[in-house]
Amino acid sequence: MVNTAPITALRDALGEEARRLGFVACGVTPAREDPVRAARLDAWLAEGNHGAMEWMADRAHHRRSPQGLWDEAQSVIALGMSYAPAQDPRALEGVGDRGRISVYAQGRDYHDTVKKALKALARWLVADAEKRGLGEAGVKVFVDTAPVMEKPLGAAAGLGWQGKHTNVVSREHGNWLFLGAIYTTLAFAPDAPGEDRCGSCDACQRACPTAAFPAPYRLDARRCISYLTIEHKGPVPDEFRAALGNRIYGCDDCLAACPWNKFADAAHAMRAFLPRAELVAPRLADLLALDDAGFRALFSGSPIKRIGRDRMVRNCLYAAGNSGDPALLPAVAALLDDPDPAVADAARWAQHRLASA
Ligand code: B12
Ligand code: SF4
Ligand code: SF4
Repeated sequence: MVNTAPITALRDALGEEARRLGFVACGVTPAREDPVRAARLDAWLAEGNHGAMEWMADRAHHRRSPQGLWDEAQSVIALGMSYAPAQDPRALEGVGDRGRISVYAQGRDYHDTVKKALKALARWLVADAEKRGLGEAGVKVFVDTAPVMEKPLGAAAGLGWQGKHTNVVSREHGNWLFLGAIYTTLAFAPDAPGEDRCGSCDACQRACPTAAFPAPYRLDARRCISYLTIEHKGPVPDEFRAALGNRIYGCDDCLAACPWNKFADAAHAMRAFLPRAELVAPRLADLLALDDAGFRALFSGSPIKRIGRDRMVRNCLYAAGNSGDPALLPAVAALLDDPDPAVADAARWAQHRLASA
């Protein structure tokens, strides 16, 4: 008979070590393919919901299942780190001269913070497995950028459930969780999947300013403000410009609407994710004046640095156009001849809108 005591003890210790490193949720699920999950990914891609994120389709064979990416993987350790905000992010809605940056991007770049903790946990796991006579464990760590379906894997590992807004919601931490994963050759016993507790609620669906949900549990990224402000290159289609309001990087509206957030405690958030004062309610006039060097200096250490000065200024121009604040006209006019065509186009749009406001 196989002695399961060492791996069971390792699983218990894993949860404790994950907590020590700052994760608030840790669960395990098998690495083999789940046909329902794979079919849903294929259907989502076939409908074109990923827009211009070609990288989603290019490595679909890896994304479909953990073993599609790494055939030696036996288990997935799914992890969640809290970034629960102290204030409702919707408070800045309609504050004309200010831009709204989504909560996840107001502190330090989560890619760095989560990756560092994942690597520390993986190193600990390899050493502890060896000590317990479980041999040399293989491990690979992922956060966000790899072809890994972090949300369905997190739900399967019991961190919570995929809500109707498609993000993982936890009973203890609401939907303010960053996710990460460790694939390992260790064959842990699986945890029970999270039970869907959305019920008849549809608050997130109603909260979306661009009607980006064609159905509950399905997002059309092409309509999502997060996609339009972060991923979309060139001018944003006309039909969405007014709906952007003053959102200049990402969007929190469907997340903020979720009633399960009442259980989320900002005290459980990692300190690294505390908002930087200058990113909580930045003045549009200041951001419109940014050049490349100013942009890099302001957003160093933040995930926002990835979109570059041109896209950020483009977004701020749509917000300026939506502000109804004529005091922003000189800053807008200064960008009419910007060398970036999307910036110049957004400046013309904002000027026209402010002039007719
Ligand atoms: C691409 C991407 C985006 C895209 C597309 C979003 C999306 N919903 O897929 C865009 C740019 C729009 C985006 C936006 C955001 N993102 Co994003 N994004 C990703 C990324 C890189 C891949 C997600 C993916 O695989 N999508 C593909 C689709 C097919 O996957 P899916 O949504 O799980 O689809 C499932 C459902 O449709 C479901 N389904 C279909 N029918 C049915 C029916 C029923 C009954 C059920 C139950 C399910 C179901 O099955 C599908 C497959 O499982 C992940 C990181 C990663 N590697 O996983 C981060 C990630 C999902 N993003 C994250 C965050 C925080 C955000 C934002 C909140 C950021 C912001 N504030 O602006 C928004 C939220 C927007 C939203 N409502 O989803 C977090 C989510 C954390 C969490 N708690 O879930 C992740 C995990 C990053 C991380 N490491 O923490 N993101
Ligand atoms: S992030 Fe904003 S735009 Fe995207 S689905 Fe949620 S509410 Fe809609
Ligand atoms: S707002 Fe309601 S429907 Fe949406 S994820 Fe939360 S509980 Fe589910």
